[in-house]
Amino acid sequence: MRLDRAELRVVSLPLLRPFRTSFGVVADKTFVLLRVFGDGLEGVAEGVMDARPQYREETIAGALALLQEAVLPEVLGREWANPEALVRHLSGLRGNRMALAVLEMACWDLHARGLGVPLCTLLGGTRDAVEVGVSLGIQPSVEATVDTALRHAEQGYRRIKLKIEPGWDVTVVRAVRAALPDTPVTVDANAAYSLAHLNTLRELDTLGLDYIEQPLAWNDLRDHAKLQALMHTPLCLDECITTAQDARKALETAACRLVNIKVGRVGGHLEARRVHDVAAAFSAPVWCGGMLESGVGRAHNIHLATLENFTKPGDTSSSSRYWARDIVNEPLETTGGIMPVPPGPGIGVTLDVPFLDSVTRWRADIGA
Ligand code: OSB
Ligand code: MG
Repeated sequence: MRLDRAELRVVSLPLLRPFRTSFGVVADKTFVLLRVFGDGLEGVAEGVMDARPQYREETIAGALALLQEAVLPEVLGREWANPEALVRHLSGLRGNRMALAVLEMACWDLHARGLGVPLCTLLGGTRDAVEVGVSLGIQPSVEATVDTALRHAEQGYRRIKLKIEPGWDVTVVRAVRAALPDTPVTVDANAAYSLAHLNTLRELDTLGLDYIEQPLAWNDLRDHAKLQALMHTPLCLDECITTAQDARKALETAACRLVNIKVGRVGGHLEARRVHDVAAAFSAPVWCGGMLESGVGRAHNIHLATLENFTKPGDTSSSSRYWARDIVNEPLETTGGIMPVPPGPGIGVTLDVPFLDSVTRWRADIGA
């Protein structure tokens, strides 16, 4: 795998509907896109960091600076045996898992294309389609939430996840549960609660949820362990887990019983697979999370989710739920809650470059 040059972009794609979580509203999804070129081929990936560090601490500005000024100049113009060799070379760098993931993931795409095989084959995937649910942002009313939940269940989505925050929880969850008694329902608080909300969390515990995602602080395993000991409903960690070691500690201390794996949050596919393997060793299920990705990140997620222990439906739903037009040529659409793996080498999607150019806000060529 030769890395000759790279192209870094900041892209802004308008969402069909604003997406509201406990930490804020997104109307236009702004993300870092990296293309790496070598041996006449290209690999591509997108980052999951935002402009403002509200989900985790990394930012677009920080990732661009790190990649452009330190990491890319050091890895370009060289031959790498495989993505593992590149990851080993960068293993002394602390944190910045989202920034490093962009490079690692683009290299996996390039490497798989060089070998002429789908990425899922290299990762050790065991299926050619993945089960998915939807993540529904905070809606203007309980009625609107029940409505959209019903619509998505009718489309066959395998699980309905509701975003919650203090003051928007028990009532809306109870209403959706009553409307959809047989559909798996989960909630995601994005770290909006503390142990001071124990009464509310205990009420949520009685509603038959599949799991409760990241109720407490983004960096607090200890309080999650305290809470899990008081709850019947399994806790699922998202923000807290950026490495396989985090996952091991979380499962060892019973801070959660399952893990949301986001390849872009944990530093790339190799670390995502390690998190998957650690969870399997604890008999803990994992599922593939999403960060409102374009077709590029979405395709990476689908390939990752073909690994064996991704036994719960993920968040990688149809692109057409998010955008009027995507930056890739291939449609990524579900039927009956099943998302097929895009066939072909690498991640199986190709960039619609003219459209990409029209939604690019900033661009730098490195090593050209
Ligand atoms: O916590 O999973 C999350 C979106 C942005 C930031 C954090 C999260 C989410 C989602 C959306 O839940 C999942 C998706 O549809 O991509
Ligand atoms: Mg989450």
